Amino acid sequence: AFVENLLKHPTFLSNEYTTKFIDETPELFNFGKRQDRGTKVLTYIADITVNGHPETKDRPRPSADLKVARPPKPMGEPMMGTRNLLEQKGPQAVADWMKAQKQLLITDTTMRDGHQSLLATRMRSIDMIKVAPSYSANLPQLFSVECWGGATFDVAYRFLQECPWQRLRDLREAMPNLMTQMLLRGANGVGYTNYPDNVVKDFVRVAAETGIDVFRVFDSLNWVENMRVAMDAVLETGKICEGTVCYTGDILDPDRAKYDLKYYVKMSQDLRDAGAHVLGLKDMAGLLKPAAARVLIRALKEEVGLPIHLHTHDTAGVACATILAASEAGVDAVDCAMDAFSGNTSQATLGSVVEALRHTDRDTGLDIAAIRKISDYWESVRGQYAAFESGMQAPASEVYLHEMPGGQFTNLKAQARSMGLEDRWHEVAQMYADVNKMFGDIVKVTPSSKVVGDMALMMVSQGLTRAQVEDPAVEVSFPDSVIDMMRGNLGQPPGGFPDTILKKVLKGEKPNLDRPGKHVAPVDLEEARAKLSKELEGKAIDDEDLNGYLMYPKVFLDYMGRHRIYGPVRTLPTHTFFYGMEPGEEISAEIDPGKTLEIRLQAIGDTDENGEVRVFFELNGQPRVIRVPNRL
Ligand code: BTN
Ligand code: 3PY
Ligand code: ZN
Repeated sequence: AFVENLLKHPTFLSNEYTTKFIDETPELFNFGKRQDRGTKVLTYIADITVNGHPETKDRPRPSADLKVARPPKPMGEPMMGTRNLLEQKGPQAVADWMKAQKQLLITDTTMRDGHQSLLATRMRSIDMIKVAPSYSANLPQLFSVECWGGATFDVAYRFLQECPWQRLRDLREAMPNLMTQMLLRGANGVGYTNYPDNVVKDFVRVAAETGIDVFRVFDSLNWVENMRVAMDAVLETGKICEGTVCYTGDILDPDRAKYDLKYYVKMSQDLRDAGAHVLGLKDMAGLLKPAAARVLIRALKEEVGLPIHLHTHDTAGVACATILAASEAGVDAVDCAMDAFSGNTSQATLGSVVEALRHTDRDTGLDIAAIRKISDYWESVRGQYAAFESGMQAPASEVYLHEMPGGQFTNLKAQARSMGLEDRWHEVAQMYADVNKMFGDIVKVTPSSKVVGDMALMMVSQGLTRAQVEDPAVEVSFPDSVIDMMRGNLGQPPGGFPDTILKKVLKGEKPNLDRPGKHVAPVDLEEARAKLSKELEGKAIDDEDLNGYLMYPKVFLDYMGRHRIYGPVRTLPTHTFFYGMEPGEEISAEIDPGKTLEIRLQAIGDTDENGEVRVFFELNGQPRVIRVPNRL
């Protein structure tokens, strides 16, 4: 079987085996009978126990006396929530209700942006699903729960070995009265590149069917033209279309006239005219200062007419002040993260915003005791992910210099570290700002933020200045992502890219100034389904798998390849998933409703002459021996 093939393979014996090796060595999959799921899960545990998880190696470990994460008890049957209103009366009714409400409505972002911004998006589904019934029963006044989209989609397949669609289905079922919310990057879907129109449309259709109620749609260059396909697709589903403006610069700063109040009002009106039910105001870096929020929200309320949903980050430490200012100016809904997942590059602290507004006319109506208990749960969950903490100790005003989005900040820092530029972080931050100016002062949010980051790292590592890069006489080899963006493949920023950089990057090639999707042929979905099925030995391909594949072909296939070996590891406790088991330890994993594996690790054998270790388990009381290579 697979393990036999693997063990005999020369790469194995040379100690170079990694996940990549499995992914890149298709002949390993040439085996007949498949193993049962219990054996697969044991194989995973045995491997991690012996060799460690590649992602947690050499990283801080969870504290030994970490409390077990226990979700608070759901109190009684869930009350009616926003989801019931959406189901009964439709999206316009929800928008009308938002405007008529006095209370400040709150979205909890813990299950999406919270961990995306603090833990490199590594939170596993099981940790979310366990607490979802408590949200449903104990916090029915929430506006929505942001729990999907953004970076969570590919990270689920790529690093967590789980299906993002399954996560959504499970959460939807566990919170039937609450609206689920996702972040959609417009024509870039949940990826980093423009997809064909029909791929974007089908993705939205399936996301709505599987369980998304609120689609926050943005474009990484704030180009409304490039948002229409996604917005129309959302409108067709009968779900809520939150057409979103990304906030950059500072409307009160006369030197940043490009993104002034007029700019935001105009874009918001365009989004309204494009059919948005709700106006999203996405301050992905946390640049919206309280005084600016007051002015901006007031103007948007007056001149757009849509309910407004504000998203901001606490990177500089003033997110709560901004939210309170926005609240006074009449914002309808805001994003917060549960206390234990708030602050720094994440959102403002949910419990603190609730308390700050108590006994005011914008009292949120949320139960602070319920919030504290849920946050206690999240605190224990967060402890399990110590390996993914960024080490950021304090908020910093430096964000007003570099303007990096919360989700990118820690990522870029890690990238800089891996390139040996850790000590030169402040240079990277300054360079990021310089590159932004060189590109004409653009909105920086996935994927445009990645392009700016790639360029900044390249320049710092090669010792290039902006003047040199712009100098026609200096030879510069640009990152692919920069060339792609200058070609127009992410669309156009307001006013276009500056001629100097366009000429230098494209060397005379003409950029495409149309909407990128205009020139991309549609994908034949049934042909893609057939091709995928063939790649997976005739497996029936449902719409979810097809859409995972269309967004990320290689990531999806690698995931499926590992799934054949390791089975449903999504149900393992997080500690087991990242660290394996200790002799004498027992765990259980519910691999299907009602089908639970009781797993006990008995002993770990010595490494034999073939470099293999036998790991002794009891599976539901039956002894099982699993052989895995010792790669240490
Ligand atoms: C990953 O792709 O990095 C995470 C998925 C699971 C990785 C498993 S752990 C055991 C085996 N050894 C590896 O290097 N990768 C797989
Ligand atoms: C994403 O696109 O993932 C973001 O969070 C942008 O802020
Ligand atoms: Zn965000």
